Amino acid sequence: MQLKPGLPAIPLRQKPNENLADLTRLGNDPEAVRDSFKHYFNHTLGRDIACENAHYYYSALAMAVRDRLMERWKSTLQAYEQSQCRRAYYISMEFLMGRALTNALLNLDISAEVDLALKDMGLELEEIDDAEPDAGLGNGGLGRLAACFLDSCATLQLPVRGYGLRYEYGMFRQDIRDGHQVEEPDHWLRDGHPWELERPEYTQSVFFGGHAEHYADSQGVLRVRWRPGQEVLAVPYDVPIPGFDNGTVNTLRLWKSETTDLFNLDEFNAGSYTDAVAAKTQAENITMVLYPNDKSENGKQLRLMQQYFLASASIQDVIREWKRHNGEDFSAFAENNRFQLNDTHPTVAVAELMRLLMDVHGMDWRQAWGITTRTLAYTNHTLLPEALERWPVWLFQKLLPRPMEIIHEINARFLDQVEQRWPGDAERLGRMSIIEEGHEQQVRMAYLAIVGSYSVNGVAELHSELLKEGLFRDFYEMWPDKFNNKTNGVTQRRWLAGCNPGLRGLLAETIGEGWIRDLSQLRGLVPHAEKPAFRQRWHAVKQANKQRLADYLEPLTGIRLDPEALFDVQVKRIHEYKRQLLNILHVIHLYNRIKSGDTQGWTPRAVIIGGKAAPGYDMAKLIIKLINNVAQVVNEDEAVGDLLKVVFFPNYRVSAMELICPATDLSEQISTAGKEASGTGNMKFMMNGALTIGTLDGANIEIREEVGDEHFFLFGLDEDQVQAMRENYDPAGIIAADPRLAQVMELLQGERFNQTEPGLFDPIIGAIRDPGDPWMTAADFSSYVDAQEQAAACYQDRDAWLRSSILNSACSGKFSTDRTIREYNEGIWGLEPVPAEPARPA
Ligand code: 26Q
Repeated sequence: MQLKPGLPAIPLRQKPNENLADLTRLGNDPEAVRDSFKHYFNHTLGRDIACENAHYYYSALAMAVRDRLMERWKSTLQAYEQSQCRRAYYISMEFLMGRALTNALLNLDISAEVDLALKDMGLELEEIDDAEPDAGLGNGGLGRLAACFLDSCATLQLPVRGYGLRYEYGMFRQDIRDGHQVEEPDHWLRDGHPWELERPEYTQSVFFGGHAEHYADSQGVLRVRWRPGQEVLAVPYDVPIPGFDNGTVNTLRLWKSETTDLFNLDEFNAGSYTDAVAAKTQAENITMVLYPNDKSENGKQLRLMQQYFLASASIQDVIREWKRHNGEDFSAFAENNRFQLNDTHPTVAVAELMRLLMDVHGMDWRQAWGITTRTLAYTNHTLLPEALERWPVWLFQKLLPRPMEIIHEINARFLDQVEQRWPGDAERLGRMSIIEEGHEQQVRMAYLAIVGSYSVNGVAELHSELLKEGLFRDFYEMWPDKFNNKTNGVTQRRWLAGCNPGLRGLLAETIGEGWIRDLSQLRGLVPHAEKPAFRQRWHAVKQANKQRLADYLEPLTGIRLDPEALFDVQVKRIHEYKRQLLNILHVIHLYNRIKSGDTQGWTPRAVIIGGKAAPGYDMAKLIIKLINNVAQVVNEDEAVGDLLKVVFFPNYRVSAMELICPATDLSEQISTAGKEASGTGNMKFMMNGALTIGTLDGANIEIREEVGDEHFFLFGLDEDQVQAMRENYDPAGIIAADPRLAQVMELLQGERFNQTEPGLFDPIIGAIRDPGDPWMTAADFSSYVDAQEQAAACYQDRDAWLRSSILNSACSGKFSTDRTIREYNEGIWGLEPVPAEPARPA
């Protein structure tokens, strides 16, 4: 056994026998669960019935449930070990897992037993479950998608492992003070994390700094070794990922950075002692905090260190396991391994895999490149050119001299290919080069990912088409077969069965529970949409969910929502392209109508908006302030009463969505066409019976296709029209020609919502009136208001609305990540399912 410096490890000299193997399973009946719970609560945690802190009840239950996962986890690992099948690795800087306890109960299918066991001790699951902090290891859609993917991989029994970072601080907690976002640190590990298993025996070393040294080996072959300035340890923490009721428990492996004392100050940063010590501290802190931006912010050294740390530790880990069975024989490595890169964030993996294969395992360029380009696949999640990641060459060079050298070589060889295909086309060479020239050279990470991968996919049909026509056009011309689409999804286990027990019950009685594994079975609801009695029950479930949300929000915000009102919801990261601004302009329009007495046939409405802004994104933060100020004016105006309420949902997160989406009537998906890659919140709402008001953007298009135009409130310019209008966009003209918008702008400009802070919202007013406004908010205002009027009218026709609501849910089958993952597997990975060995029952 090789021992790593700094880690406790005492070699065992005895050999335990089979009597130690524990493949018998613990019981899942209420009595067995109760006994486990009591054991942890009384013996391990040492608490008694006087304990008033929900945390201990949560901890005891988590440990009892974890024991049951552990058995299945071991069997799954054994089954994979025995089958020596091809495996895939989902490499992602973010896994937005949310809570694990209720998810484990759901997937072990023991919620009912646990309920009984707790009731027997006078306890309720709901409050205990609420004591679990969200694992907020992600920003938004991309991170949550990774979490849903893991759930589906485990449910489909695919040998897929997630690789990510174990951030000490996840996504910040959002406080709202005086209408402003205030960020608070989220120390989610403070009270312990019962779901992780530290695996110090698989610790890897990751290097930074120093320089690359070229030498001739004993055979006279030219080789390179990296003389690094610094070593950082990567210690894995494994998190169990249970499949749905199938005995499979897959693994999410999260790396924590730790230091060795074996670092070399003078190598790393010759010249400055203080810089060198600062660099050491940075290295120790690599996994301290998640970057809370959801678009690439250029140049942050620590972020690049995080990316390399993830890529290097993960690939080394896979190679370590490979060597256990195959030694230095890599002939079948490409056949047996697939790495899926979640956006460009882990893309330095291209250079790192090359480096490990050449410098450490002695391959030549051709062999190493063959393996690299047969094992890596890249998923893109954005259409905004400004969000494409770029890293300054000087920074790359300083931190990662050897990988940088490899990137230069990849680029040189790639540009030779371009030159062969398009001789003499210097412009094209410049456009396609992985290294962008300019006053400061930059590495274009997306281009590195495309060149190094055998598959490049977008996340919705429109997005994948636009990538081929726009951002990646040159590459599509070169390699049309690399490009493909994999429309996103969400897991119906968490996003329907788990978060909407009322609906789950109704569905169980109506069409059974087959949809939990096969969401297309929701189609069985279609005939029931015609039955008044069923519609009534559907309505009752929705109303109860709305009441639950209202009850949660009242103490939190001081606003009381009437469940009879139309619950109109937009929750997602705050971004100009997502146009929360358009939503609030509509709210101001409604307010103006009420104030001017135009309330004939009014539909009472509760507008709920939630989401976090990147801490450095001033415009997004100002939009939050505007929403809160409008909310205050509207909610305090006696003339408005119950006709309109506006709530900003503070600290929006995964567990909040579990409360929100079952209670939503109208789902706001109102991005400027061609800007939202897919969206996934839109799918959660649809599954739970919301109708969508939306543009022809991202997955909205596919949602509308599935449910039918008449059950979707469409508005706005499409992508072509947006492009066409840009030429001579004239917001001032649009405002002047539309009295509804003119009045809204008057209220804004008249400082009705910032009476004590003159000029506060001028940047927003300026943005709307700017002919260069990339989001073209004014252009879509009028058709948005029209669509909102249709929605309001439809809501009053309860039967029509309920029918549409049922059909939305019934037609949401496509948007399961089970379908998405099957497509990844059929089109990109080619894995065989491996059923877990059933363990011997007790
Ligand atoms: C990169 C470099 C430096 C700092 C931060 C980042 C960074 C971090 C997170 C860049 C992007 C993200 C997240 C992007 C994201 O969530 N995109 C969303 O992905 C969803 C899943 O595919 C889509 O549904 C959404 O449309 C897309 O916006």
